[in-house]
Amino acid sequence: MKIQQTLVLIKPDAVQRGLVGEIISRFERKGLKVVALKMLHMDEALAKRHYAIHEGKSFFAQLVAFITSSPLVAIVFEGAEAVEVVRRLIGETNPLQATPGTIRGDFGLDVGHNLIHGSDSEENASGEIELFFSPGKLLGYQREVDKWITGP
Ligand code: DAT
Ligand code: MG
Repeated sequence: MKIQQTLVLIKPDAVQRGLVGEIISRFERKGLKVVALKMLHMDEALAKRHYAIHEGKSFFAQLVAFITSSPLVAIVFEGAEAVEVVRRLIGETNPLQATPGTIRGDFGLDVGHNLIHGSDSEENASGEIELFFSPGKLLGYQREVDKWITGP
């Protein structure tokens, strides 16, 4: 078991639909800890850096247009195996295939409006976190309840 940090973006569609609280709540209830959080309107330059791996794909322009279309919420979550745990709570990329009980499985119908981003590896998580938060903005702190979630 490894304590990790991972980047979550609550995308413009989820903000517009009033799902910010619902989504944060799912990660909190799981036991993950918020260590950084802000709302921002991504510009094209940041969107292209964040999604650089998808440059050249057929959906890239549509993806950049969508993610820059309206404000989103960026969060760093910390906890045991946080990268994989967050991806499992999010569900498959295409909400039509996402298992009910996951965020995309419960709230989405369209791959281009799939509500949320989660880093897909520890290496990508650290790069993505740096894009959104300077190191001093990550707040390490202990919670009394952590020992009841991950042990001493
Ligand atoms: P994920 O967000 O599950 O990590 P990804 O990294 O493969 O998925 O793709 C990034 C985003 O791009 C995804 O959340 C939605 C969009 N996307 C992916 N495949 C797509 C497709 N076939 N058509 C339209 N948008 C797509
Ligand atoms: Mg991805």
